[in-house]
Amino acid sequence: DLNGYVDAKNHSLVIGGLFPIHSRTIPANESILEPVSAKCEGFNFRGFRWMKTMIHTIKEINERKDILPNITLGYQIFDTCFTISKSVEAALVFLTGQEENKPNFRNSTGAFLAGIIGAGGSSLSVAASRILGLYYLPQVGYASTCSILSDKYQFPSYLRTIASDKIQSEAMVRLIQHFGWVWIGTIAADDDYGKYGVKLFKENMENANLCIAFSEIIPKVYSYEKMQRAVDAIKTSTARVIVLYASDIDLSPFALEMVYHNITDRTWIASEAWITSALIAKPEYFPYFGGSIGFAIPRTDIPGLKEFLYDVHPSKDPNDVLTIEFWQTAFNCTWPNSNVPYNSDHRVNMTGKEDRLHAMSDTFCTGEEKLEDLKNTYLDVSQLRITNNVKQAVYSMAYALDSLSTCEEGRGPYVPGNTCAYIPDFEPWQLMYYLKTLKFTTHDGRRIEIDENGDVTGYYDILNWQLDDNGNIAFVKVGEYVFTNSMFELVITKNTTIFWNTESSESPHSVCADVCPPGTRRGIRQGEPICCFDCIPCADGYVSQEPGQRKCKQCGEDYLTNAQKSECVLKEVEFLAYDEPLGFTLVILSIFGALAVTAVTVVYVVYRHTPLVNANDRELSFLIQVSLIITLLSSMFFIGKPSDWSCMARHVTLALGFSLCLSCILGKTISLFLAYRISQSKTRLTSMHPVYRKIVVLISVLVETGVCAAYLVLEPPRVYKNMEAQNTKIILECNEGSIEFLCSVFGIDIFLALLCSLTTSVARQLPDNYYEGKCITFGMLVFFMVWICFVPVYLNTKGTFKVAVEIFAILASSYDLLGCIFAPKCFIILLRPKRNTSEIVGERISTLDK
Ligand code: TCR
Repeated sequence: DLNGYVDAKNHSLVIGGLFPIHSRTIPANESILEPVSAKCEGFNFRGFRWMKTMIHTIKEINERKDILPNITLGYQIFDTCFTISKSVEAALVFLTGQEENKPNFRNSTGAFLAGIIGAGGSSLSVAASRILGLYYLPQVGYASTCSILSDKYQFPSYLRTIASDKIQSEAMVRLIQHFGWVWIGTIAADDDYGKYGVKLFKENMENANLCIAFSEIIPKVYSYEKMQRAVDAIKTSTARVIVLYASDIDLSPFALEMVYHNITDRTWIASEAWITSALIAKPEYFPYFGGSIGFAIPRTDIPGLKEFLYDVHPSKDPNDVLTIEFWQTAFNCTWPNSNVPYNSDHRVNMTGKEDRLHAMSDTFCTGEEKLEDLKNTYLDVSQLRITNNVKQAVYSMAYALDSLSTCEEGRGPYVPGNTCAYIPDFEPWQLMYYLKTLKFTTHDGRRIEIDENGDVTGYYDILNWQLDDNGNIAFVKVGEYVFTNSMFELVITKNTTIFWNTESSESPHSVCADVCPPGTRRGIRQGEPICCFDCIPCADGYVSQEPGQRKCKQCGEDYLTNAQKSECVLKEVEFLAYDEPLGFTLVILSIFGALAVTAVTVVYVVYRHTPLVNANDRELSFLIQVSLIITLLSSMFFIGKPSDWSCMARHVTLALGFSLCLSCILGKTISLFLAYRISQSKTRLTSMHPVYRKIVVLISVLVETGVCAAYLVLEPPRVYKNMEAQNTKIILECNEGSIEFLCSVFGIDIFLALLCSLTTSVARQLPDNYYEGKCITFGMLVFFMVWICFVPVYLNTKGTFKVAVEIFAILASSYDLLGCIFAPKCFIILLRPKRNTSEIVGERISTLDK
């Protein structure tokens, strides 16, 4: 009970064809126990066109003189009704050559079956190919895209003129990535096409780190529960983008369901099988499926096909039941005197009730109906896509036969002996040989090259459903998926507007959780896909700068985080700067001090011949003045941004300055001390020679210099970023390098200061007129007090004040020495010149300077 067309008489060679001219079989009546071939229903205009195209192509080939010149091809075509059982049945008929379902290998019609075109859907091709493959009967598919058909171990004689879904599934993921969606639902038809397509799609999604929100199946035979599951999944999920992998025939009940449940605001990613299907692309579905975006085989024009399609009329052949049914369905009338049922429909509708439409139309067809008035998929040649594949499938077969027929004996492909095969008497595998390596150019100039898996490369147009001015659905090409430079490239055309079926008319936002803002990181939700996550704020000291980070980065030591945790900010660097009031004051003070010392020096130079200046070693006085300038100015090294260089300079100059100063004072005090002893003992002691005083100075300065040099070479002080003192700031300080060295450097100074104090405290009773001994004693006392106070204060201050305290101490002690040693003398020299006479300076000069 197979419907179809045969034109095999008078032809030596026949090509078989399998086309879905109906959409489904009528469920068998339960009362019938004997197995019978099921009847079909749901006339499929598209399948009818495909079939007509095959016939048209065979005609074309027969007319051509360049392919198979001496051979005319016939055809034998069966309706698969888009079901596996019918396809298998047809495959068996092909093999037996009789309408008996027992394999008996080709013959009957008298003609020789070369191979078979088709089976539309993948499941049908798989089923048919499993049988045909046993005999290596060549089969060229035009619409079956399932990836398993590439497996030549399972399907040794299957080839196709359509690309495998492997490519389409990759393309879908690329499209999803292009639009930045991450959370995608999938709906698959309950067949090899849907299931394998979605499987590959999921694998690619996983590799791209994208997530599947749900995966549901559309049942082939209506089932309320199964359909409801799919609908619920779509309704409850937050995924706004859904991949729909199904043939249009399987999809139409689902489309009705979407209308029934009023599910809008979803963006469908269409598989090639329904993107341009007239069954789905109806204006009334636009609110639900508008904005769908998907892949389609590039369309072409087939010259002469339109005329051929129009050349159809039931009156031509009263036995042509398919044409009669076509006419009845297309014009909604009943052909008189035919028992072809009119438009029967046993489908179950969404409400779950069976909805049987047996009714014949009341009106009879007159035969005068005009095809030109008809808007019908069958006659629509504007979207020739699969149709072209049918044509190319027929051509592949013809080209292979042509190569086979032009074989030269002795140069043939078959071993041993390089023999040839001859039409019509060849074995199917001999034709397979030619099909497997087939390459040819199509009528529209494209290359078809069948690879070792029997596949061709895929090229896709990316189409978007928009509404045109007449309120019809237009498939607007918005991009392509093309194979260039040995890889696939997804190109979305610039400047094309894509229609999005969303409230905002913007590209939908399909995520499980929104991208985490800067300052937070993605936190895994246990047991959920990676696209679903919580945003967890970064911990202290950590930031995430870009949105969607997986981890927070730790800021460097010198950095703080801002309040939002989105940025590392440099910690404020603190040091005593010149332009700060405090720093500025200290600079002024030290410069003023240095100027004051210079003034004293000027006075000393001007009055260098007066007894007072000459008394008690003029040179030492000058040296003291120099050293005071050094110590006063050394405080400058403490101000400003510390560097390694200024850190080394500051303590060393200070220590050297003080050691020079103190050793000079020591030189003086030793002289006083000796003078005192002389005056006490009355014995003749020679006072110290001036050279010895200088030697004392030289030795102490040399010792100090040595220690300082060792300090600088071995463990010099360096800049140190103090982060502990304050969390938000870096205090730039100098570390000591080696505490031992620092102590010894200043230890020498302290030792000198102690010596000075000791010697003067003894000598202060020495009578003189300008109290030098007393002044120095007082000065040393203050000096000690300053530095003793310094220690606890210094230890208790923090930050920049530490340095300030140190500078204060330096300035105070320097001013102290300046004041105590030179102020009284200057006072006498300048204001009491009368006292600056040798009589008054008196005999001490004689005692000291002899
Ligand atoms: N591959 C599908 C069937 C199919 C189809 C179509 C059916 C494709 N394209 C267009 C009708 C119209 C692609 C399969 O099952 O492999």
